[in-house]
Amino acid sequence: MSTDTLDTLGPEGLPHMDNPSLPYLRGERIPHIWCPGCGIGTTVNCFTRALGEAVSDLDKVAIVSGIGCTGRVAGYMNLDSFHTTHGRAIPFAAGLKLARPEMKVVVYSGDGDLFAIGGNHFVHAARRNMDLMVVCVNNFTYGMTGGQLAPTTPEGASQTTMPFGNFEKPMSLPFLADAAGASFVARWTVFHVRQLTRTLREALGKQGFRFIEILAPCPTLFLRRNRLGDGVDMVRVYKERSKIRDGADTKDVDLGMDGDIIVGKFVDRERPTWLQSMNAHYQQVFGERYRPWGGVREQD
Ligand SMILES: Cc1ncc(C[n+]2csc(CCOP(=O)(O)OP(=O)(O)O)c2C)c(N)n1
Ligand code: SF4
Repeated sequence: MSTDTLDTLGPEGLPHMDNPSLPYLRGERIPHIWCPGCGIGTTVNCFTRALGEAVSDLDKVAIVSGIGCTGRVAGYMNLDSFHTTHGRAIPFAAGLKLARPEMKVVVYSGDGDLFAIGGNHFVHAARRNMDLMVVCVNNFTYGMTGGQLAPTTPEGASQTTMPFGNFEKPMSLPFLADAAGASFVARWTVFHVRQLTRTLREALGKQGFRFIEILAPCPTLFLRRNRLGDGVDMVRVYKERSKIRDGADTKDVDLGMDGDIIVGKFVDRERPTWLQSMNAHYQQVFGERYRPWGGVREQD
């Protein structure tokens, strides 16, 4: 399909300017790769709206993704964007942030990328309170590679590598982020588009390690294999099962195939970022001789 058949283009072949997401997307990269009913696009829609509300200079925002269906987000955003290797979005983003502290750096990736192969990086970036905003689209599976078991797959769910039902205990992502030291932790689903947009906007305006989990359907692999219907059916399930509990204890927000889905803003605390701690520490050690790092380089 060529881009001029898309509804994103108006009669003159120009984008419909009334679509508030368009200025934030790279029109030349459309059509995107996502399946019909996939939840990733809804998360991007919310993210573009949050960017529009929270950021005045898009040159000061960079987005970094790993590999996976969600990992394609960086390539579609009209920002400085980096599509890195599998599991390495966080260390790449940390390096970028430390080299250019004036930038807002957002990591956008899937649950497999961030918590399986990339799990150690997540834990240490949260522990250090690296100044990164990490958005995880959790569809409970490895979408891009065919529906293998992920660390988030609920008990009992069938996956290609666990065909008779998952007997492993899944990771609770907000609990892990909280325990590791993240300064901001929230969870929404793609049903909660307004709350999600608000949370993304709030997180864009904050400092420190901010983690937002978004539950989103993968109809092609997770839903079909588990006979859960299509994307719209899953959004209905999110609506019926979700309970908004701002400030909930993250040890109580586990997810299963049934039962409540606890959503909301769970953690919002002040901690010095890694860079602030480093500067404070070396100022104490070296006094006047230490020149704190944190601004734009002279050659810039
Ligand atoms: C080093 C390495 N190992 C494995 C892969 C294969 N691989 C690509 S994406 C992916 C999992 C993606 O799952 P997730 O992060 O949940 O993203 P989704 O596709 O579900 O959005 C895997 C295992 C890879 N690209 N590189
Ligand atoms: S395979 Fe799943 S996660 Fe990937 S684009 Fe399709 S529906 Fe979305």
